[in-house]
Amino acid sequence: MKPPVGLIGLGLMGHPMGANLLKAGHPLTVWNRTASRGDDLVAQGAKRASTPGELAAASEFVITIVSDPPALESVLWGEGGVFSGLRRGSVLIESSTVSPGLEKRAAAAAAAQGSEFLEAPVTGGTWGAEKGELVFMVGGEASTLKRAEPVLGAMGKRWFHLGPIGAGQTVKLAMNLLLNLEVEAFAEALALVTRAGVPGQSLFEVMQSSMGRSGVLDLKGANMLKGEYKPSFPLRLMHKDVGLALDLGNQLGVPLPAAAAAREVMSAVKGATTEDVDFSALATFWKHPR
Ligand code: NA7
Repeated sequence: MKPPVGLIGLGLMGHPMGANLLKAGHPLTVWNRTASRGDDLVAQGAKRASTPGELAAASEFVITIVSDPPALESVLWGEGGVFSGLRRGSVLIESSTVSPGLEKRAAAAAAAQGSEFLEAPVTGGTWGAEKGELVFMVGGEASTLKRAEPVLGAMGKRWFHLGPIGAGQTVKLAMNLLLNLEVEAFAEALALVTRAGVPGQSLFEVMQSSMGRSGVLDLKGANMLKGEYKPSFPLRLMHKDVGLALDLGNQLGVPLPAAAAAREVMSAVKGATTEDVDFSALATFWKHPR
C-alpha cells in the first residue's frame, strides 16, 4: 500500500497535483481554505480534513502549495495549522514559491517536531501539473529526497537536487525573474514595432526563428499578439515572485535593475485591473500609457 499523502492548497497547481496523487494510488487527504475546490477530488476518493493539522496527523507525507508567504505561514503556524498535527517521522514537502528564509524557518520547525522537510517549488505551469510532468527544484537532505521520490514521481517527471534548504527557492526565484524579463522584453519590443506600423506578428516570427528564440514566448507570444490574458501563470503571483527575488537581491547586496523596472510595469498593470489576468498582460502597460 502506498503511503498516505496530505495535500494543502487546491489552486491552479495544487488541484491537478491532487488528481495525479489519486491516480497513482496514494491514499489522499486534502485541505483547502475554500473547501468546495476539493469536492471533485473527494468524489474520486480523497478524504477532506477540517484543518491542516488534522490533515498532517493523518499523513506520512504532507505537501503544501499555497499562494504566498502569508498563506504558507497561516497554514503552517496558524490555528489548527500543520505544526499542530505533524507526525514524528513524517516528511513535509513545501512546494509554494516563497522566500528561502521562510523555508529555513519551516524546516527548523519541522525538525523540532521530529519530521523531515523538503523544499520543492515547481515549474511547468498548469499544463505540467495536469500532465504529471512538473519539474521540482529541491533543497534539503539527499536522504529525504530519496524518501520523497515516489511521491514527487506521482506529480512530476524530473527533480533537481540543488543543495541545502533555500537553494530550491533561490533557483525558482531566479527562474521566474528570467521568464518575466523575457516576456517583458518582448512586450517592449512589440510596442516599438507596432508604433512604427510593423505588425507584431512579424517581430514574433523573426524572433522565434532566430538565436533569440524563447520557449516562454512559444506559450505567451500568440496570446500577447491577440491581447488575450486568461490566467495560466497569474500576474499577481509573478508580481509576488519578482518581489521575492528583489528582496533576496537586497539581502545579498546584488542589484537587480531590470527586475526592479519590470516589477514597476507589473505594479502599474496590477493596479489598473480588478481581473485575475496572466502575467503576460504586462504588455497592456504600453497600450494604456499613463
Ligand atoms: P492559486 O491558483 O492562486 O491558488 C492558491 C492557493 O493558495 C489556493 O488553494 C488558495 O486557497 C490558497 N491560499 C491563498 N491564500 C491563503 C491563505 N491565506 N490561507 C490558506 N490558503 C490560502 O495559485 P497556484 O496554484 O497557481 O500557485 C500556488 C503556488 O505555486 C504559488 O506559490 C505559485 O507562485 C506557485 P483558496 O482556494 O483561494 O481558498
